[in-house]
Amino acid sequence: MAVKTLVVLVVFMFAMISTAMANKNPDNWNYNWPWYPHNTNATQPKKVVVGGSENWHFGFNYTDWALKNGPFYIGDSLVFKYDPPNGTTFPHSVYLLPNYWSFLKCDLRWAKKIADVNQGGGGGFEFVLKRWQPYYFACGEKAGFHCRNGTMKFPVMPLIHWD
Ligand SMILES: [Cu+2]
Repeated sequence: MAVKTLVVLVVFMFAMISTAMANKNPDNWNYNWPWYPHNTNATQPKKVVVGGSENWHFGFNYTDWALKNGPFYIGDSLVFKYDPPNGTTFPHSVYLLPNYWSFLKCDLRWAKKIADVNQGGGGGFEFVLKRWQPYYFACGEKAGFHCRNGTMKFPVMPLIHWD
């Protein structure tokens, strides 16, 4: 009786393990286990153009835009579109500010440039929100003037998908 149960159990486990081994893609092998909660309508990462049809320019309220167009999730990407320097429009860029204080003040001293004035052309500059952390985006042109006076800044705190 007990032996029979044990045999059934071992056979069952062997079946499970071989199923898992047969599909051992290191990224998703556990999805093949029968008790793994399958989500058939898992949300795909979004690609969002910053500012929508306004793109990335002086004088648009991006903080307001981010609030209305969020929330964003880890894996989503933001696309910054702006013309390369051409003599008729202001050149722009994209910086990441290190904290909320530098964001408030548009203080670029410890900022990290992630896209220069030429990278917003064509399909735009794409930035993936990879981590669960606040991101503070700003235009770095004219020593912070675009950020301070042109409201070219916004915060994003990507959320985690629990599915
Ligand atoms: Cu700018």
